[in-house]
Amino acid sequence: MGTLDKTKEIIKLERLYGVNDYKSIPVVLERGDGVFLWDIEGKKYYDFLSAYSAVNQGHCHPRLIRALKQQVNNLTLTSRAFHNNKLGIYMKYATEYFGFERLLPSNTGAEAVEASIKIARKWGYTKKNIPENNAEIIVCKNNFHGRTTTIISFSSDKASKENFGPHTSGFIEIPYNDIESLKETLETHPNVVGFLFEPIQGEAGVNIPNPEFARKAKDLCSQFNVLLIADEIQTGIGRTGSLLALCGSCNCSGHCERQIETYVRPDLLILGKAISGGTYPVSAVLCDGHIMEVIKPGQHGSTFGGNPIACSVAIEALEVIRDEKLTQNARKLGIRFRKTLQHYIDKSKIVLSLRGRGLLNAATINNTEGCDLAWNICLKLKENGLLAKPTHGNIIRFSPPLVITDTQLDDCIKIIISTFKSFEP
Ligand code: IF1
Repeated sequence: MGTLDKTKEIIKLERLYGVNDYKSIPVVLERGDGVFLWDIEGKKYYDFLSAYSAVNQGHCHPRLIRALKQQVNNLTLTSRAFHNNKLGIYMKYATEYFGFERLLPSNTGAEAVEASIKIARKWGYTKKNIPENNAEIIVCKNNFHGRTTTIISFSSDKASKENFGPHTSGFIEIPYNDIESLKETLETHPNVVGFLFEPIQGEAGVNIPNPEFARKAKDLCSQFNVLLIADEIQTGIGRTGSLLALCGSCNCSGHCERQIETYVRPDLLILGKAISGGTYPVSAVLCDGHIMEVIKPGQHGSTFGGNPIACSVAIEALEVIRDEKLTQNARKLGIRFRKTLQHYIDKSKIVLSLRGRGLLNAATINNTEGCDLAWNICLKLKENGLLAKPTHGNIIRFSPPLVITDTQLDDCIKIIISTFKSFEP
């Protein structure tokens, strides 16, 4: 069988035996290394999605693979019924790394978001005396926080939400980046326990709020005794050119020390994806002791949460971010990416805009949602050796691993511009 047929055959297997929940780019990948991916036909690609910002450290980073192999040969899982020799060390390491007192270990991002909702509600009932079953959490329009039935209950996306009811109550939607709306909602809803938001909305198309949005949101949350809950699952771990998107434009020298004057410290920080460098499902909720203490034995948990593999890989993944100065690289190359592309976009008829922070960028294509231009551009990018995928029909996200070099980025910019040009009228 020819390799092209093999590609079609493997894709067909997914269609015949799987669930049709993705419109994937028609490529079958079998190997990754750094910024590169290879398909089963041996074709090499630049990865410009990084598994939705999970592979910040690059595919199959040797240090992460070594950590994974070492641990998997010793002990994979004990459950929390017993202690393991890695969890406490990881909890200490990660809380110090991000500047919080406590860490709740979990596996997927959605699981961590769900845990933060439970913590905020429990905190509201036990510390703020909110009447039982009346806790409310403010969320933003066009949010993306995962796909569990509670999380999609407050999604604005019809496809994610429709026909999955009955939906979980206790969520109030406000427009993103709208401080006045947040203020009015807090003034009129005494049972609010938390404000859950993405410092930059990734799935919505890399929506960047006003510079003072997070700071003002934090001040309002303090004023109304409400928890500021930051979902940095996609924006965290160096992706936006600072350790956390909430760090703002820090100018770290070594490890990205948060610049106190620009850092908006949330009450709950939710991490996932790149906390393991995309090698293993790891997520976490970080907060201080006076909040985490509301959870007592038997009130939360999971089979795999805090397993020794997750802990070993996460420590190494965070070390790599620091040792290889990947946050700084993301900031430097993100500026270069946007500056260079903007020269082309200023003259383009098909690309309307480019926005981003660090190496989380998105181009808006001049086609109404639903039309195939952005999709066809991504198919052409694939032919030209670069993998990206559109979101919401007309937005193409560009988010390579943070290990990308200047030369590789310049090569990718050339591929992207030449591909865009091939669609210009
Ligand atoms: C899919 C989107 C991105 C996330 C934020 C929580 C989660 C995610 C900010 C949940 C996950 C993934 C999920 C994946 C595609 C991708 C995605 F397009 F869905 F929205 F990145 F933008 N908070 N995002 O971005 O984490 O449970 O997946 O580990 O569901 O299609 P998870």
